[in-house]
Amino acid sequence: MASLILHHYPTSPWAEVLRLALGLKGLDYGSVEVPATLPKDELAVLTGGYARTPVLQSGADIFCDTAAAIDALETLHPDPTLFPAPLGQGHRLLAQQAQGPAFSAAVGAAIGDLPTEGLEAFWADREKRFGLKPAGMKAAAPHLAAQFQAHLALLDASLSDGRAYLGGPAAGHADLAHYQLLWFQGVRTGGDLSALVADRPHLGAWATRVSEIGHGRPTAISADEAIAVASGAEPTIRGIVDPASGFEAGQIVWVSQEGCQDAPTKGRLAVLTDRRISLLREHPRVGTVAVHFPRFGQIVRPA
Ligand SMILES: N[C@@H](CCC(=O)N[C@@H](CS)C(=O)NCC(=O)O)C(=O)O
Repeated sequence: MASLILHHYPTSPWAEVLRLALGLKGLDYGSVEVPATLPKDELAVLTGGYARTPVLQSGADIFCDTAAAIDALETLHPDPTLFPAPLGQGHRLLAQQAQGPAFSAAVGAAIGDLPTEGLEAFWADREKRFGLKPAGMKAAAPHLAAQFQAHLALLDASLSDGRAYLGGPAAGHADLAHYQLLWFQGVRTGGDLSALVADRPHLGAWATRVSEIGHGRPTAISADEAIAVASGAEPTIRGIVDPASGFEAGQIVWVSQEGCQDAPTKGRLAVLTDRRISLLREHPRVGTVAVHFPRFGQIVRPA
């Protein structure tokens, strides 16, 4: 069985980033479908509580957040790179701009005015975890949709010199991160994005190119099988606890995310730098796993 495993669900926009990254690198991977709402008990066996989507697993290493997962993919499978020249490492900052307000605008445009009938459990989950109230979303939807149109116009302008991808002639992390915002709009149109790209020819051609990267070679596996893979592997730790951080290696800490009420992940601190957090934690079903996060966007507290 492939030791790379993606935990995701089909309509998750950030999962689309990793599906495309796995496609760009032409990889085989196990694909575990997780629920779109809590509880996610089997995922928590691996992550210790992190419940956002996607999560990437390589043996007993669990990568939370696309930023950590993209780094892991690049380390494990460097060719072809997700950071192609000439933009190179600049893909990181450009990809980061698809988070925050741009993502909120894309979510508002895609699902801000969805009816609550039939989606009560979904909206209750998003309200409890992220403070997204359906009435508030509905009121903000026209503004968010306008912001999203403005974002699409910026993307179209960025591509208007005829470049194939945002960073130049080859696709990279930034393309995947911004493409998912557009791709997510397909949840309400059955995948038809024609109205959004009609007057934006550069954007439309770019979106087609990115979609053609594909998703690599997934094999559906169960959460139990993914847990068995972790249980049969040893975690990998790369890095140190920065002495200037005020924390010590081996200290028990909690890691949680800004703007999210999900259960924090508790573990022994193994890495803490400006780029990375790694915790070691035990669970009877997996033994020891390492849970890796990007530093940006995480809150670390002594337990
Ligand atoms: N910064 C995170 C954002 C992940 C995120 O917001 N994911 C959404 C779905 S695409 C989510 O967690 N929704 C709640 C859930 O899946 O339970 C990343 O880059 O992975």
